[in-house]
Amino acid sequence: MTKTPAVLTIAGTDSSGGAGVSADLKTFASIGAHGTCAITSVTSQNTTGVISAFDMPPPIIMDQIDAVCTDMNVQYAKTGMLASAEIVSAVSRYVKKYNLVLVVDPVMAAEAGGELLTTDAMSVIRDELLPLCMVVTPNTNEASALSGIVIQDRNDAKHAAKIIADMGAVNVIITGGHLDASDVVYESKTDTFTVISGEFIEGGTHGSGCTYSAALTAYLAHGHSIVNSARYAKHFVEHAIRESVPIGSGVAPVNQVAHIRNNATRYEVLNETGRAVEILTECLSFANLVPEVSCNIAMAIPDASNVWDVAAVSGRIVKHKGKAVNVGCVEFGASSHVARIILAAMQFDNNVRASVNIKYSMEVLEICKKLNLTISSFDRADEPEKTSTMDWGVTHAIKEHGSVPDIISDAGGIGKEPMVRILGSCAQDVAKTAVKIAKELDKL
Ligand code: PXL
Repeated sequence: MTKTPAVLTIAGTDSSGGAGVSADLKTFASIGAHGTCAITSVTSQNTTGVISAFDMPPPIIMDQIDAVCTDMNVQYAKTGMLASAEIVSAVSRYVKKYNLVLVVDPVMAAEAGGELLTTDAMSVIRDELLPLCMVVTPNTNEASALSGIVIQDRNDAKHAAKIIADMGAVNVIITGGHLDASDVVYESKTDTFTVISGEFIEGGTHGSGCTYSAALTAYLAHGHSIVNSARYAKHFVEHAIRESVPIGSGVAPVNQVAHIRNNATRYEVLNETGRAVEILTECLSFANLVPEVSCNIAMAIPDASNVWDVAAVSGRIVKHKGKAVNVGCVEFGASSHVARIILAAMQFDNNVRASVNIKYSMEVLEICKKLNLTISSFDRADEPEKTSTMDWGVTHAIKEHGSVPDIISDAGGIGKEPMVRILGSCAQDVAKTAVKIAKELDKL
């Protein structure tokens, strides 16, 4: 098994970029497979529906499969939109020719509405393609059309799965987005059912079927079992729906690359915060700015929604033998305090993603003014009951100022140390500001 298997999608294009070949290629790429394609139809569509479809002549589809399979070692392939009986027959012959391990997504309609195959194509899928496939992944509507069973509950789905397996598919996965969000996996060789439970996810679903079957193909190509591939593919598509972007006026396209973007930004934020910690701890005078309750520096990923989206120092930065020392490591969820400051500020300005808390003094505030930093403050005495001080205080200070200031201070309260917080767009920027203040303080 190569690390990056080449996989093939035999499917139609979707001009809106949400479904079909573009969904498949994005999914393959984000699961670490090299995606190749044979285009079967060119659809003109957007998030509100299909306007027209132009079917490729079967010889052109066969040429594309030849081109890919004579050059690359492609073992796994999937089919999507196969609009006509002629196309299904041609594809079936070429699946045999190259002995492809096949996932069939028996696409009937676009998520936004619009038929994508003729009725006789469906019967050729049943008669010629299913006997060649390793897995078929109908949703409940497609499974009903293939099996003739009206699917209203899980037992109906199991019944339909057995009928579809009798048509020749070795494994059948009925995806349950239209039922109770769980998927039914039927492995005919061992006559076993596995139910993979899921939850209804808020979000756009344009391209979800293509994305599911492409993910399944990629996981199989990586050597995972049917059931594990089905689990991972379900998880993948749930995440892609959750992160769908409301582009267009109709059914929003799922976001196949959300998880790699998310991991990439997390990595960048960890690095950025790590470098900021070095800036602070390498500055000898910064020790004078470490508060009694110690210091933390934090940075959030874009669109952060909770403390697990914010990286900080797990054991904080403390003053030890006259030096600022980092006693933990930078990780997500390490600070609820500074994280809350950032999350509250991000409600007003998404670009303010970092903060550090430093020791409060009149001298520090004077220096901030001298450095032309914008300042706002809150008074703990004004805090209403049953609020989180950071949420309330930061929100209050921002509203007073009219925008997110560079500095938010409070003069403390009973048992509460006064504090100065520096806010900014990235951890290194706020660390550099803190170092500037520390150096100015040294001069006094
Ligand atoms: O998700 C089914 C599908 C398959 N193929 C193409 C599509 C769609 C849905 O929109 O456009 C080309």
